[in-house]
Amino acid sequence: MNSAFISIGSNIGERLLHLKDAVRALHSHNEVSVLSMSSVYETAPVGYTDQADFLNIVIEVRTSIDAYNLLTVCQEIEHELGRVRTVRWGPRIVDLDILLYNNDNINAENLIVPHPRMHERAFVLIPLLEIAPEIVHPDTGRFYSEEAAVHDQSVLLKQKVSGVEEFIQ
Ligand code: A4P
Ligand code: MG
Repeated sequence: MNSAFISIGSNIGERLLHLKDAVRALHSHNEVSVLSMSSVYETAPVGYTDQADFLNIVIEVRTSIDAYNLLTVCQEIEHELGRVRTVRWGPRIVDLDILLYNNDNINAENLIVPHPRMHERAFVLIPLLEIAPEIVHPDTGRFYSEEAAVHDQSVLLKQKVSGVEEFIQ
């Protein structure tokens, strides 16, 4: 069995519903189960800033499929939930990014793990460290730190979540 962390974000329409749909879709996949999830955070857009605020979460999954197939599953869910790609870093119904996969380092054309921008993003680090405070970078062995995130990125606790099952009901 493999362990992975996935970041999920939405900033169009019923944002909370989209997060729930994405978690439910992953959890109901035969070869994936969602072990834990962070609270829901409301976050200011990073990168392309002229867009609405996001809701972001991080989840931990256990899976029998490899990282490439997990990416395919994530992209299929984005597709099912109606995501249309327009602007890079732009608005999206739902975006699923693989942050970490076991302790692997992957540098393929379509998949880079650890996610290359995760260490500088408060909207990733704050929820990740909520559920995995001991997590370390697979190369350096160093702890991820919220301090590394840019401090002018607004990340506000929106909703506490008491469990995966309750969240997707
Ligand atoms: N790809 C490579 N590595 C990965 C990975 N580890 N996980 C490739 C997922 N995908 C990965 O992604 C583009 C390509 O990245 C994919 O084809 C995949 O093969 P995309 O989802 O099509 O496009 P994108 O999401 O616009 O680009 P990207 O580079 O994933 O953007 P980011 O860096 O994820 O940024 N601000 C807030 N507050 N909250 C957010 O959630 N998200 C973004 C997206 C920007 N600003 C944000 C948020
Ligand atoms: Mg993405």
